Amino acid sequence: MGHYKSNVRDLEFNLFEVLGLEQPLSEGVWGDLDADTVRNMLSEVARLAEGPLGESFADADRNPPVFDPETHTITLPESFKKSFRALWDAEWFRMGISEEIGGVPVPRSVVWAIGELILGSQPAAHMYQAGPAFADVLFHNGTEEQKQWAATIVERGWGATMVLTEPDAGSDVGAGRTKAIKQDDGSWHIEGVKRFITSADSDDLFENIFHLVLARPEGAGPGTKGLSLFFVPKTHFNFETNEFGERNGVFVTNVEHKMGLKVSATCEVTFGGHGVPAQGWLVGEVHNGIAQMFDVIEHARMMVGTKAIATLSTGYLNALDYAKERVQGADLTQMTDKSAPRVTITHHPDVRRALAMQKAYSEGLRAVYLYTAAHQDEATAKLVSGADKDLAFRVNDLLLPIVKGVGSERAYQYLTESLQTFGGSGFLQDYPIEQYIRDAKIDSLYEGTTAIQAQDFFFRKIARDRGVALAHVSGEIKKFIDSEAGNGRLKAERALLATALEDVQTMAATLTGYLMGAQEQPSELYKVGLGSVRFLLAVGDLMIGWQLLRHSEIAIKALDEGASDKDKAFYEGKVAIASFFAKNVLPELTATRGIIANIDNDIMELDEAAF
Ligand code: ST9
Ligand code: FAD
Repeated sequence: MGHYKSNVRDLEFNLFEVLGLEQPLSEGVWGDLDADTVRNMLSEVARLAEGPLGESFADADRNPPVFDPETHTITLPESFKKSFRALWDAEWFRMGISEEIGGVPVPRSVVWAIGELILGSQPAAHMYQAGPAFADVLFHNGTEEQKQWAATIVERGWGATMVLTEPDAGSDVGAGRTKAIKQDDGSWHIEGVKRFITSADSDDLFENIFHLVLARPEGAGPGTKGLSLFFVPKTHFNFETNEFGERNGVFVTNVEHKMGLKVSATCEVTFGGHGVPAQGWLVGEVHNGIAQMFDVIEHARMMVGTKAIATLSTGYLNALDYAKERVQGADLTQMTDKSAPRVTITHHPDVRRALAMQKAYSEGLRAVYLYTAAHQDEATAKLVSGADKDLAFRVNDLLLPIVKGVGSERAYQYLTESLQTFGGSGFLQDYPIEQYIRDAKIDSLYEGTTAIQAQDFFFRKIARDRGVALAHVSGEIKKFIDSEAGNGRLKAERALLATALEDVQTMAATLTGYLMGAQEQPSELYKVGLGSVRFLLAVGDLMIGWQLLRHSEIAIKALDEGASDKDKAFYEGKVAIASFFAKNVLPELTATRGIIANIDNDIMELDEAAF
């Protein structure tokens, strides 16, 4: 048995009992795909994830990629390559990409449910197989000729990278200095050094790699709007025959030594620094680089959040199994009786609290990412929240920073509870939790740190959107609060949710007040910056609380209708955990509301020397 523990029952619950996917599937929205096939797909990927895919998880951590500076190449551990091939050969990468380039229509919620299984088992493998998804972005943004390259990429199975970051341009992508120089034949020469590029070399996994690179054409303006997006292949190929030509002048010049996620090679990449020009082609022949790159970033942010949530889920399930076996101490009610029988640690209230928090965040965040994914398809968005195409797009945009920012922060926080449940054993490499924690830490950093997610959430997804998407989601929560959900049994919990919604709405209004105040007094904007991560996490808790209570409503109904023995415990768990979260977490939002209302700028005025 490998390290990975899937939760297929909960995925099926979300897809079919909560999101109601059976209906659009039966209407043929995704062609021949039906509910039974989706169920089979989930169990097949779960078998892969718990078996051959996850098998190399620890070995690939202990034997990270080796860089050869002479040949600019990377050697990956054989164990990992074997796992990767098991994944690649199953061709799940075709799901959700355009049919014109070899894709298969599948609901986004299913794409990401299957993504969870892969990401929880072997996250780096999911990243190495990004080629087809990135080719789809090229297909949607490219010229007619570039659309053909996209089809070639999928057919031939090439690797891909997204290339933004430079030593002095991390969060501030617009500070990038990599240059693009136009050539007479219409191509461009790229010159510069990029840092931290994932999968920039990948041993012999692929016959070629294409890089999607942000660079600044000579004479272009400053900031992100002056950047253009270029297609830069590792090895040249003939656009008609696909025959390989010379090696292009893009070389890996270093590989980082990291805390975790070691088998995912993080590379320094030098363009045009080795006597060979790094030739690239302008994507779509238009200078619209940052917007085009955001088509990639949106997938990648969803991926990072799902990865974190997947890791928390397997961390929790490992901790749960351990806790059911580990015998230590007597029941608290018999603490003075030194001869009382010893019990498994699940009997101790604090272990119960820790397990309940892990379960609530794993299942609540899973519901949030799947609700978000449901807004990535017109048919499911309509079904789930009544949103039309435009509104669905806005809701997805609103929720991406929650999936990415809240998913990564809460996963890291509660994985430490998974480790704690193991006691000292959790600190050992005998169990996967210490690696989960190391591997998951990156999720709050790359694809925009949590601070960046929080600013994106407030400034772009709420203020610039004039609160349209937030009002829609709040309206859905309000409908639930005002309903008879739970048949009389969720009254207290719905009241707690009502207070949480009011708290979050007041926080949004307070932050908007600071934003407006900044027109008169610019330093008021600092107050938004000081409160924005708290606000993001608070909205995350509200979403989780709401989703868990919806689950509870469905579970109560299923129990009332006489759930089978197999399902009884599952539904009872849903009811209990929603109530626990509502009573133990949601009231904290009232304190956050108070903190945001009383933010002052004292800390901004403090001299750096006083820190
Ligand atoms: C990285 C990679 O970290 C890590 C892992 C890689 C793994 C690769 C594998 C991925 C696999 C994925 C698999 C998917 C499978 C799916 C299958 C299904 C097919 N939304 O606010 P402004 C745009 S990579 C959309 O003024 P600043 C917009 O065009 C490195 N667009 O920004 C806007 O113009 P306008 C990641 C957005 O002040 C323009 O930008 N690095 C959004 O100039 C300017 O906006 C980062 O993420 C948005 N949310 O620049 C950098 N926001 O306003 C983080 C902006 O006219 N830093 N645009 O519409 C930031 O995000 C900064 O806030 C900044 C600021 C750079 C945007
Ligand atoms: P900085 O931007 O220097 O941030 C430092 C701190 O300051 C952070 O806490 C940050 O939140 C805070 N901060 C910075 N600016 C602001 C602000 N305006 N407001 C508030 N707080 C702020 N990049 C790619 O292009 N492609 C990849 O494939 C890729 N893969 C990566 C893989 C790994 C393992 C790593 C570590 C990084 C990868 N990155 C990649 C880069 C990654 O996206 C950046 O590291 C990330 O965006 C943060 O940039 P930075 O490291 O320069 O930190």
